[in-house]
Amino acid sequence: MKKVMQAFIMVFIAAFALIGVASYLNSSNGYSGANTLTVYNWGDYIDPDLIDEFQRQTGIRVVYETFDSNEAMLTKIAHGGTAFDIVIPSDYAINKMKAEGMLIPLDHSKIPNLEHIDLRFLDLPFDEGNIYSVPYFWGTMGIIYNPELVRGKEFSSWDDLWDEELAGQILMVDSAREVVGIGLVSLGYSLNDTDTEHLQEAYRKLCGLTPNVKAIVGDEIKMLLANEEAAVGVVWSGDAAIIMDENDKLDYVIPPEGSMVWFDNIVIPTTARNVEGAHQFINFMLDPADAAQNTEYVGYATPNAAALEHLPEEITGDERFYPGPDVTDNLEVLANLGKRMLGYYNELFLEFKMHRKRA
Ligand code: N2P
Repeated sequence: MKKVMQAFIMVFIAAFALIGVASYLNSSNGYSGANTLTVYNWGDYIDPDLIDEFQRQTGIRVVYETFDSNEAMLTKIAHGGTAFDIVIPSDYAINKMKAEGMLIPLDHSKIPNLEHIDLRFLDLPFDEGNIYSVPYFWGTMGIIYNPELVRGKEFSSWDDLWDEELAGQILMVDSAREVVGIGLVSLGYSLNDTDTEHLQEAYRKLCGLTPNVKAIVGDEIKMLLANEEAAVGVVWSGDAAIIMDENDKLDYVIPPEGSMVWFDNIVIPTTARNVEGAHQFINFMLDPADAAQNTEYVGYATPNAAALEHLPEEITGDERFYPGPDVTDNLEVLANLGKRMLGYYNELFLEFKMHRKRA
């Protein structure tokens, strides 16, 4: 019995020592274990210096993870596992998360910097009243091309992508709604079409694009196009801005028959453990100087009117990346089409990818 008692005491001392070491490790870098903030954001979508600055100002330790499509993000959140405090989804994904009770209503009194956001980006249909989300970046989808590599060819329509001279020359963004959307819009249908006949037609049309598609890629699309590894890309506007900053030969167009305008907003999911810290993070990112710094680093368009004052005219005056309402009013915002339809879009996208592999 004495031996059992001794063993018990030893285990107790060892456990106690371990807890002590763990808490020392946590506090030795100035952060307490409980005071962390887990952020889930798109890749290449924040200036890392701002994370450092937020940690310094608040003493909150940021744990940072990235995703490269709304679908990947939604799947990960649905599977649980990580208790994210902050997520940055796009319009239709925000609406879906809101409809499924996955978001916490924001306390606007804790986000005074919300006043700096241009009214044009507030109160949008996917989250009326901004009950659950505040604007982070926005943009469009279009075609970026290298005039030298396409020998002067102009891109005045989505259909120009199907030109057989572009064999093996196109890189595409790895995202279901975008790629299936190109098939739809090139046929004159809406990006939010739910008619399965139209969707099948779009799929067949996309299969016809296969010989021209060099690859469907994530964030590396920027590096590949800037290094002239391909002549043409179907990209989000901010990626085009970054590529053109690296290689000014390229140009970006939004085909006139239509495209998407999208909005990425910050939300607090119901998994959040640090709701207070999440509000601090949101308010920090909306500070005009911080938002301007982030915009210069990330390359996407900021919805923060006061941040624009801190940015050079060369950035904010470029209508390819800061189009006015005259352009965006004719573009579509992706709608939450419901679980079944979203699944159908994902399926068609996957089939298109498999068709490419077989070809
Ligand atoms: C950043 C991707 C921006 C997402 N790498 C467009 N919604």
